[in-house]
Amino acid sequence: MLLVMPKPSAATDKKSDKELVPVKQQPIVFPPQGYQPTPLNALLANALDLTAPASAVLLKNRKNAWVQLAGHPGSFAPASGSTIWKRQPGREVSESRVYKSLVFESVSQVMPRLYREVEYNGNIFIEIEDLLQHFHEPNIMDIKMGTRTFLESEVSNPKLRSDLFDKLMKVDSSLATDQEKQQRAVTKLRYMQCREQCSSSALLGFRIEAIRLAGQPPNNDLKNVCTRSQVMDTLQLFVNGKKIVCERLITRLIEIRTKFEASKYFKHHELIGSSLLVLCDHNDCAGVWMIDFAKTQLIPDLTLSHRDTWRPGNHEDGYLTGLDNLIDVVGELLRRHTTDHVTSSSSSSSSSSCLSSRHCSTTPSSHV
Ligand code: I3P
Repeated sequence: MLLVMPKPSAATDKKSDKELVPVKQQPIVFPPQGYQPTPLNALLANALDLTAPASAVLLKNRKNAWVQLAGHPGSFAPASGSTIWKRQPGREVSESRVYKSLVFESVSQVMPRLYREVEYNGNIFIEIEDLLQHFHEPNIMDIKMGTRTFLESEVSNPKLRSDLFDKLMKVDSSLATDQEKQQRAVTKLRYMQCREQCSSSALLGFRIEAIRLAGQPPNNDLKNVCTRSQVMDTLQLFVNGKKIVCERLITRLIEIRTKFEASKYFKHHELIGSSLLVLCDHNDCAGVWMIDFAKTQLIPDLTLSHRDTWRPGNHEDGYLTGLDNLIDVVGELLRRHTTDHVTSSSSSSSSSSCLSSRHCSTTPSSHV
């Protein structure tokens, strides 16, 4: 789920930056002194199943976000001026294990940096790089990867959940069978597969989970963005019709694919519920990172293609199918932009305003 705070005014932004960006070595106060929960805080806390882009946007409104989020069992909290804390489910450290295992592989260059694990109030957090710091009021998109979005353990999980039935009815009430309507509950497997079918996960191996255009409220009502053309329309909005941004995204996506394919680790690990975080700003800086590895797990004795069709037991997740299709879709978008209103001079000047290649893709790709 994506949660984004309203964009602060320029004045507020400046003031809060000044007041709240802590000195690097300053101890992290969590929650801040004098914090009192309010009904609004409680509401926000309940919506704290955050993705990295959302939490990073919250950092832009550091003062409000800090006061509203801290003290509750949220998934994210601002840490230093350039890092965020992400709460780990239970006391698991599986996500940091992924980061640590990949540190000597080149694919780590397309992931946020891991700084440390932190224990606070009985919860385990990982402190990771805040990717938004490299952009100026960017458009933000979270793309969930894979044709399969649930763990194989769900296949044998008979538990009926009424909360997922309610969510299913919101996605598409015509999907529920008579029996499901009677019991007003579905298994997680059933819900997750319906979500895949109603979105582009089943067809393309990725789905746009949430998008936030600079200066606008977030949109996470994308559960029915399903067809290739619907996906393309959403991507078109995201890149704001800019050819140079499409070029940079493709370059970066191809880099991610190359590094992923070269990774020994991913040959034996399935990636479930993992996302790509996509950012671009008005300087035409654009970047993509692999995020969310809480459900990345070792599959011993199998070599995964990440492209083969899933059958229970083969653990294929369709991650690379999704990446292939995403590259293809952005490529088609690029070809549509034959009359790009962004001139080459503006693109070259924006290149110079971009950050290091780790953060912003600047070299257009010649092959898609
Ligand atoms: C949720 C989404 C989450 C999933 C969650 C689903 O559906 O698929 O990824 O958590 O399962 O309810 P939606 O996007 O429609 O809100 P996991 O990735 O942890 O499985 P949950 O309800 O069991 O937390």
